[in-house]
Amino acid sequence: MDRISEIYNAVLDGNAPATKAGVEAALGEGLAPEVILKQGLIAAMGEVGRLFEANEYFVPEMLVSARAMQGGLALLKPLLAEAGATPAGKVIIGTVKGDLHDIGKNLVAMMLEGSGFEVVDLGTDVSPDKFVNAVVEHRPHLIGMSALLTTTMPSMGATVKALQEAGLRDKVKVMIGGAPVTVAYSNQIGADGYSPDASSAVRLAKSLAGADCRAFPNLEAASLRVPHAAWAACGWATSSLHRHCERVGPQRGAAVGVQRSNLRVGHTAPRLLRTNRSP
Ligand code: B12
Repeated sequence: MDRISEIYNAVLDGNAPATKAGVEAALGEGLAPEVILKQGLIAAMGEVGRLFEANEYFVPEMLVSARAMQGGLALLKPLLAEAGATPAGKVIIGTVKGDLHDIGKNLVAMMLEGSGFEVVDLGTDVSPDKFVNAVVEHRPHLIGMSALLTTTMPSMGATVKALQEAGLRDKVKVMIGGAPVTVAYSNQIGADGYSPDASSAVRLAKSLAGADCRAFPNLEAASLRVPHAAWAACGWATSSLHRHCERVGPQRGAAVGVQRSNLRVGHTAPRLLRTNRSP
């Protein structure tokens, strides 16, 4: 069996020592950290998600696999950072104010990490202000909020409101979950999505992180290199830019696409793009 399959199987089996040993051996043999991550750890966690949805794995199996994956990931993280590997997106996650339940939230965080997201875990009892401050500090693509008590669910709505009041709502997508939470509640409070378990949370996160730029898949990544402040100075929120791309469609969007290369140079990009704004 090759080294990558060994790592893949160790994660599937929830075997943390074997995962760690496999990753160490693979690094020793000169395999690239990104290959080990994508073909070994992430691929295995994808399969864990599939098995969970097929009712072949349950929460305990998913937890041990996620822990095994985290052990391997800890070895790769510093090397990935050195190599400048691009994460699938950045997520801030936390259990809302007044709520100390964190098993489900941790599982979601681990599955997100296992599928390539950079995760900032704020822990439990996270107030709306703390979420807002974390958005300012970390500039994530997504916020994930967890609530297990009906009495703490309103804090999710309060956080969405606090983001609006801080002028940050259009800069970050919001996904929510936890046993008492429903899609109707997500709609009611103006969140962007709800997911009932950790594996569908990964799918939701992927779609939310990329949804803004379906027409131009690279634009989101490119635009994120330009500070939000630069877009704002030119009258653009990055999300309005993306909405604009979708609205103008492929033809006019092609012009935007040409200018995409300018995005890297920073402040000039928003001005250039603004000239393309549809009436
Ligand atoms: C374990 C547990 C505890 C532990 C928590 C330990 C910990 N570190 O988390 C302890 C003992 C501390 C605890 C305390 C309390 N608990 Co409690 N607890 C539970 C229990 C049994 C299991 C919860 C759990 O971990 N489930 C397993 C995980 C994997 O599932 P999950 O959390 O639902 O997460 C999944 C999804 O919901 C989703 N998800 C979760 N978060 C997120 C986030 C995002 C962004 C997304 C997309 C998805 C997502 O994905 C997860 C993975 O698949 C539940 C009963 C139950 N069956 O839910 C009661 C339960 C939640 N507790 C309850 C209560 C009442 C309390 C207490 C108030 C009891 C008391 N009187 O002190 C306190 C409250 C403490 C506080 N302030 O938070 C009630 C809540 C009732 C209600 N309607 O509000 C429940 C339902 C029990 C009951 N039937 O009465 N509890």
